[in-house]
Amino acid sequence: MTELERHEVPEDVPTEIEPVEWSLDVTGRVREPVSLSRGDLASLPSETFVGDFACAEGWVADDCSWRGVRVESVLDRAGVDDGVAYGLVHAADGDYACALPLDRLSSAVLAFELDGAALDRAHGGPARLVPTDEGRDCWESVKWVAEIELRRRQPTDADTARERALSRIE
Ligand SMILES: Nc1nc2c(c(=O)[nH]1)N[C@H]1C(S)=C(S)[C@@H](COP(=O)(O)O)O[C@H]1N2
Ligand SMILES: [Mo]
Repeated sequence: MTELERHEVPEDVPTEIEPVEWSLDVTGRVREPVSLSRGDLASLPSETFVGDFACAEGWVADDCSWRGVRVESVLDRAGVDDGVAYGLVHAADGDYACALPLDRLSSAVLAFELDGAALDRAHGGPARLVPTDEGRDCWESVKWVAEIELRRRQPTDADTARERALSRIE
């Protein structure tokens, strides 16, 4: 059992997301808003990113192997407008969201698999955002991704779950 599996899963894991029905909306400052099904995303090139997952609460899951599609290729399906600087990644669980600068968002992987198996719901399935840069924080790995909204300006902390995620850390 990996550290990630051992880690206590929050009780508010959404139960209403059906992988078959699930789709990802790309909205905001795009040429054309799109809603991409799992099948649409499966037609994009897939890749594997291996990295430790370190939570600010003090635990680390070593060598997580995430398989999915690079967010850049997802955004290309909608077309990124000139001047876009940020993406706000929204989860299906309530108002959890995370803002990332466009370069960090583009290089992130939208993961559907962890360690060779379909990502289970407890850990964010059907799709979880996995930033791949060295400066990534645990709370930026948005589970149950439902929408990526592109913006020209930096979203405020009020738009994101940063404080909520960090408030869980003693
Ligand atoms: N949608 C959503 N994503 C989230 C969170 C959350 O509460 N909701 N918590 C974050 C934090 S702080 C951590 S450490 C990891 C925990 O991932 P795990 O539950 O797979 O161990 O999910 C991140 N992504
Ligand atoms: Mo965390």
